[in-house]
Amino acid sequence: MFIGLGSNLNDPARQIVEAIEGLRRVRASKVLSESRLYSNPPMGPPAQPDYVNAVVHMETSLSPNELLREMQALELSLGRIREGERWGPRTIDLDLLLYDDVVIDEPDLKVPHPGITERAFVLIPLIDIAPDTALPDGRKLKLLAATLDRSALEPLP
Ligand code: A4P
Ligand code: MG
Repeated sequence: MFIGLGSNLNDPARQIVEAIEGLRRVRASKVLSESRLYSNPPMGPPAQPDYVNAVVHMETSLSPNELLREMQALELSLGRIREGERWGPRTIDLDLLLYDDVVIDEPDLKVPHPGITERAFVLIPLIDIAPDTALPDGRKLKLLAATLDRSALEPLP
């Protein structure tokens, strides 16, 4: 199973590192590998800071819905650290990208994550750590990534 991480507020690289630490503590789960961190311009409204993105490869005995709840709890806990008692801007986004060959199309959970095939900031880090990964329909991520412009993705040291 793969989780995508993104942040563009409050020292994004630090947000990503803290989120990966949090993922290491998710119950019944284990981090297998993590990608480099990539700085890249925002997809969507351009008037916002650059993002830092990364992908983590995990194994888990949680169901996709249980896992999503753990991820959302982690988002909240990281937000609280940054924003104190107040709701603030979202500093961390955790997306469940792929879960084995499972396909889910529920209002609050879509797997594979929609948009995965068009996003260089998802595909490039994912194939860094798991180059032979395919979508449930069999399409190889490597082939999808080959058509994307990766020039805006800048690996952080
Ligand atoms: N949800 C459904 N499927 C999933 C899934 N597979 N993983 C639901 C996680 N959540 C999933 O998410 C909104 C709802 O999606 C949740 O309630 C959950 O039940 P959210 O994290 O609250 O909102 P969001 O992330 O702002 O919205 P969304 O539509 O997920 O946006 P994206 O697609 O995550 O895009 N540019 C760069 N360069 N890098 C980025 O990481 N990210 C975004 C957000 C925009 N531009 C970006 C980046
Ligand atoms: Mg999201």
